[in-house]
Amino acid sequence: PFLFRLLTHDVFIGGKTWTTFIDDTPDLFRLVQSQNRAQKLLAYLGDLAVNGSSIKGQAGEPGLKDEIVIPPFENRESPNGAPLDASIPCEQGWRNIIVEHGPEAFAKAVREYPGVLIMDTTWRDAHQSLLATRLRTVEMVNIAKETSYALSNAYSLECWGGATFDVAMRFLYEDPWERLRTLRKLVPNIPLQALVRGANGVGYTSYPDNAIYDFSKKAVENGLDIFRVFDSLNYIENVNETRGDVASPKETKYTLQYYLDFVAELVGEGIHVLGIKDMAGLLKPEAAKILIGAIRAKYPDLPIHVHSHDTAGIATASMLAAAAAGADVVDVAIDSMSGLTSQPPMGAICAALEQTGLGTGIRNADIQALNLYWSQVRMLYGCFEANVRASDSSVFDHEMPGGQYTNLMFQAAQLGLGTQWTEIKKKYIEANELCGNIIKATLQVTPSSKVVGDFAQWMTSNKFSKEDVLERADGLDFPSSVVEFFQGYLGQPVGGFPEPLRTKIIRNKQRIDGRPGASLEPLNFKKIKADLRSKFGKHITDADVTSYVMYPKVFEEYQGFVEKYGDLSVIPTRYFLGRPDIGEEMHISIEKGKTLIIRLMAVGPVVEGRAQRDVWFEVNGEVRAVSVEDKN
Ligand code: 3PY
Ligand code: ZN
Repeated sequence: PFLFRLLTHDVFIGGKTWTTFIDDTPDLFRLVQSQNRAQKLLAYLGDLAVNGSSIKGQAGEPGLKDEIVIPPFENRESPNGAPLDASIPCEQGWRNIIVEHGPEAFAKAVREYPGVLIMDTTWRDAHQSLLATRLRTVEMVNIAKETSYALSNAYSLECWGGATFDVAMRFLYEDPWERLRTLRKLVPNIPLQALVRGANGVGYTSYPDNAIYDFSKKAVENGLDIFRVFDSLNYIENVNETRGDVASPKETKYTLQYYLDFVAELVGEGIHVLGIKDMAGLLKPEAAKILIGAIRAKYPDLPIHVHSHDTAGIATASMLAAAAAGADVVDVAIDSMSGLTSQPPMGAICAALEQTGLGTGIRNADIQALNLYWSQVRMLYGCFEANVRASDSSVFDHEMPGGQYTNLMFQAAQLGLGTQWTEIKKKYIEANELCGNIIKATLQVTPSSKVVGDFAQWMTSNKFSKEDVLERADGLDFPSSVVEFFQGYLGQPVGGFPEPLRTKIIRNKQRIDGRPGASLEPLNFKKIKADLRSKFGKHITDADVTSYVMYPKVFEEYQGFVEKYGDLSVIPTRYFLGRPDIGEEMHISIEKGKTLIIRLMAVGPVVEGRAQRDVWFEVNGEVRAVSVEDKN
């Protein structure tokens, strides 16, 4: 086809070719490019047809084969309830204050708002906690403009950070930066928020200071408005580098006074909003009342934003208590993505707050319409559901964060430890004690929660008791995350590391006794970019460099995947995750105005002597074949 296009091109026929004719005439290649693109898509679909989905954590086929229906939203301006035209996004919202008047003015306006505002976590924490963070960008994109209207009075949409950065590249073959930019365009009016792990960025270790600055700067350039920053050890030195939060009313070591002192330090650092981040769902209503009441009394002008998880089933009550005690923002998820290890339900909380005169400004009809959409998405992603069916008040003892609870349950099953889930929960408590009771500081969170989780799994599979570990520590082979924690890579825990266990575990390895970022060599971004370009090509951007810095190996694998299969974000999820049936017709729009109608015709036999099969498709009426490795 290329030769044909060249020979029939007007310029060529006119004899007016010049030496750079081919370089200067990109339309010659357009057909080739689009054929390449189609061929790459077929390679992915062929692989699915032969091997099924290879996405880690997926159990079975997607739960919905039909296209998701976008429910009608009412136009609130219209007196007769006419449907909303969401072809362009809503322009009114809280983000305008940030853009026009800056973060201080935004914080002041939030504090002065007579009701309570909501943050919707559906686009981040809810699916991180319920669906192993596997939600693809397309699901948010398809409802984004409607959301810009329905939630125009929301404080923010949490849509980035936490585990989403890693999972986007590692499992969904997506660019997390592209997700942020796309959502920004579709939702110009509601602040977009990310969860950031302080000096650990969106990763599981500490990074040099210039890596964290670069990451934060890029996030703002790509559309982010609000960072909720925490440190997994409440190590203020780590948070210092970026601004932070955290609190909880528990225990003798971490008393109300501990948290009030901590808040005083954060306020001294100039935070705009205090986030109280209960990542496991431990904050009971009475504790919320005491903690938020005390902070409110001491800091009448400080906006307070409260986050919890509903693992024990208590988060709705706690959020209402927090609101009554003076919180300005509470975290909720759309009903069908709420509850259990996720956030409490938006519909219930908005309705309850309405009755107490602390209305959120979110209309019930809009919540119902959004919910109809998300209930279909939840069904579609059924293959990533953890098997959590009910509330579990044992969380008050083990204190696992919402996302980790479902993850550990899944991993326990994979390692054949599924029946010992109760045992893991017990070991989790012991592992935390061995680490010096770090989890009470923050109610346990990434990445120190990963340390405790890895430790607990390792103890369970080796049948080690706490005493065994203490006695035999100098001869045992600990998980690398545990060793690195004891080396000081995550920062310094409150009260220091337990000795002699620390020395026994790290032996002659490096020991960091201050803020890890301070002793890490600054990165040379120019050099990294040049290296990545020579390895993967000129398309590597500055944002890609940041992705690589956070997750070098994951980024390289992701690039390799994209080279092989192209941009897979165009494939609707039911085809992206599902093994196609023979005769199944898939409509895939690869660019505006260009839809491929692909039908799986046949999967051939294994080729003699090789684990290879030919897979036959019809693409817009033309027969095409791909050769696929049979991994079975
Ligand atoms: C994360 O760090 O990913 C969290 O969700 C902490 O709650
Ligand atoms: Zn959370």
